Amino acid sequence: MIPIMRTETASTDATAPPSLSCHGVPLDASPGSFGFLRASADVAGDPGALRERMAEDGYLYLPGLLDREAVRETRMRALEILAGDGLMDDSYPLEGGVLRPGADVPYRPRVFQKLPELNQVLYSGAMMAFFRNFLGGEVLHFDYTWFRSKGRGPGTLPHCDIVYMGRGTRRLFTAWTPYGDLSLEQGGLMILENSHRQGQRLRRYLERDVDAYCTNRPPNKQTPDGKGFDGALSQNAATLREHLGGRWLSAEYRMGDVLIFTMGTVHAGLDNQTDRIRLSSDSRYQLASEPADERWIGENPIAHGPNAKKGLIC
Ligand SMILES: O=C(O)CCC(=O)C(=O)O
Ligand SMILES: [Fe+2]
Repeated sequence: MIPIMRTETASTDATAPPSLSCHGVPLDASPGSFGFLRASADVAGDPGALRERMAEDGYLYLPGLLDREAVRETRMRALEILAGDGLMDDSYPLEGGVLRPGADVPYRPRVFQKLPELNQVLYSGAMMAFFRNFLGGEVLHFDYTWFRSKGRGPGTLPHCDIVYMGRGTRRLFTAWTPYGDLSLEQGGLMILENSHRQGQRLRRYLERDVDAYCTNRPPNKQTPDGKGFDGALSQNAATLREHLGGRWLSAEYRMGDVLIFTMGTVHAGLDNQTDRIRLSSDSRYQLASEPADERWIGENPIAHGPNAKKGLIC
């Protein structure tokens, strides 16, 4: 009998899917488990079609919505700040975003809040025009901007945004904006397909608020593990997908792209497996006529600070 020859080419085959992970958990990159976001640029000017698409997909992926040059300007300003802190490898051109070996990049959104270039990209021009058209009225954006700079390491755990910003209208949308062209290995955002339709299954989670605590329980009994609720839906993106179904969807994002999604859409970050920094922001938009979550509004938003804590009997 002729033995079946096994060739060990999978890891070097250029067509092999990249090895992806979320918070250290390997993800199955086969077509039934992982896929690419559907682009909605074809309906970008049609508010009715955009709303239908949002209802259907739970997200709108809009390649090239923003002015690429304006996004690049923001990237450069942010990289200059990070280089000033000694985090960038100065043997490479700054624009490439290569980190100094071993650089530990802290999450410091407040450092970037007042960057004029960032505010211009997010709160004027094409972005605001898009939301006026999509929402059909005057738009209010949160004053707080989540600007993220991530080096090699774990991506954001799966969650829905409602648990962080659910004290106002539920018709609130997140815009996730990359400041750099990103390979999948560099840690872009993923959406869990059809997760926005899982409201009933996720009901208990979606009703939560990260800043609420139970006045009738001791501090170490607030959650079963005593660690407190940080907003994550799961520590394991792979088993979460198996339980909820659907595929993890992402993209090879380019500067100028925006990904918009609902408060009940499950999303997570891929791990950054490279030495290049992943820069992105998330910002929020709603109708000005609807109530807003007070934690994120004003000159100096209280965010998740002590003034945001809310005691409940539970
Ligand atoms: O960029 C990330 O890793 C997380 C972003 C996020 O959670 C969001 O855009 O709501
Ligand atoms: Fe989020």
